[in-house]
Amino acid sequence: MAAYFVGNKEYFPGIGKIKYEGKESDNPLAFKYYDPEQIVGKKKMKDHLRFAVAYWHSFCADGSDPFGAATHPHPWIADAGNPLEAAQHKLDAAFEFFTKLGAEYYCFHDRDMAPEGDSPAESEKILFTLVEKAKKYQAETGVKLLWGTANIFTHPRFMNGGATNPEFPVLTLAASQVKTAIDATIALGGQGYTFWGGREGYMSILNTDLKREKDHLAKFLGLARDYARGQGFKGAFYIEPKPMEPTKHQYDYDSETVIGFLRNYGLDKDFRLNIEANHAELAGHDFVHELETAAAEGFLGSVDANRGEPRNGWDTDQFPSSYYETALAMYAILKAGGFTTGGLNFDAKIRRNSVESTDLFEAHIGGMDAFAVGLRVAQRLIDEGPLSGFVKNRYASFDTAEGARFERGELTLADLAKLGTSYGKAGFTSGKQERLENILNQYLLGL
Ligand code: XUL
Ligand code: CO
Repeated sequence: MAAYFVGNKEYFPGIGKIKYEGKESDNPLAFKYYDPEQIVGKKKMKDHLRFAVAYWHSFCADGSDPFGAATHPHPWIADAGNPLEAAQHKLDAAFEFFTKLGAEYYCFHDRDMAPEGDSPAESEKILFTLVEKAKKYQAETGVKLLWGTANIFTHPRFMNGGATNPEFPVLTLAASQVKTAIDATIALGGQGYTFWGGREGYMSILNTDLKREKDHLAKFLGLARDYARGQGFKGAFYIEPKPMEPTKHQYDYDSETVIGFLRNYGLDKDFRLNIEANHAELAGHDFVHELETAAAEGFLGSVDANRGEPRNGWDTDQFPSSYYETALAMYAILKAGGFTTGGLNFDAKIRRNSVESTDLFEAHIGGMDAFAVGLRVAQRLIDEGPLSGFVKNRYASFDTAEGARFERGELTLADLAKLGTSYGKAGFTSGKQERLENILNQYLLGL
């Protein structure tokens, strides 16, 4: 993938293609651990990790927060005469960034790429002007679309939700946006299409019929799936669980809730989960718990790679940096067979006071290195099996004799009760948590 910039302008001057220099390097603009071509297990690192850049955080978010104005000067907006030109420059900057960084994928919302027009038809026309250009850049650079999505949470009309809005006309406007975003995703060869239920939830039970809203959401998702399949979309549909923020109670609370919802409404064949680390934390779970829960039921699809701030309970969307978390995450992902259509999308933003153009690169470099370390640790854990061997042995009494008969469904409760009287003292076996934590630490340090 050649370093590439388009249009007349280079938006990240002075920064070349980011290279792997190894762990001794002190170059902040080099990978220390992510060596894309290096084989880990049976695949290249880049094919395990399938890194994607999030269009919204990297090229749209401007550092503003509820207390202060923008701090990130986006030159691709500053040098444009109107919103369409700004969107075109933003696309130029985005592809320059993807290729310099060496990320093979990106993800976007319709409104990240193109401004909204005065009508759905005009919005569609504007989006497709950009989509055509993105298609050309993808062909020239080899960068691919991991997934697309529709933003049905920012515009004021969606303040009461999109698919779960109490007003039918708003639902139809959400549908028009989703239909167009699906068309755009298909046009760009997207490998997935994501639904994050931004405002699909409620603030007060006093004004909400939650059963009806969930029925509408399920119906909406089914119709979106039918439309996309009818247009030839072969990729995966993802639901991205999140328990709260912006609404108080979001219907897609966590992995377990979403799996139950999908099964309840017969959507479990086509929909998988896009697990986000920060959302797991908001739900009171470890990131790895959400991954393992999805994987256990065959629902693990893709990952929004970021981290939260455990002590404040917001969706801070920081770049991943904990090797402990990335190792456990990659261990869960590898055990589940690795990604197929999914990947690691950096749904993460640099801090408000990270105002230099190198900061965006350094943030991604750190995140990619963190997952490269996690991958290498996870592969060794799989190859050498110190944890899996212990876990397997822990359940050994279900592998043979009456334990195996119980698993096969051959024993009644009365049978179990009778057996219970014959075993005498049982259950006083150490879980060895501390030993296993020590082993994990040894692996993290590569000793
Ligand atoms: C919001 C969030 C979204 C989704 C895509 O918390 O994670 O950016 O990933 O809509
Ligand atoms: Co996300």
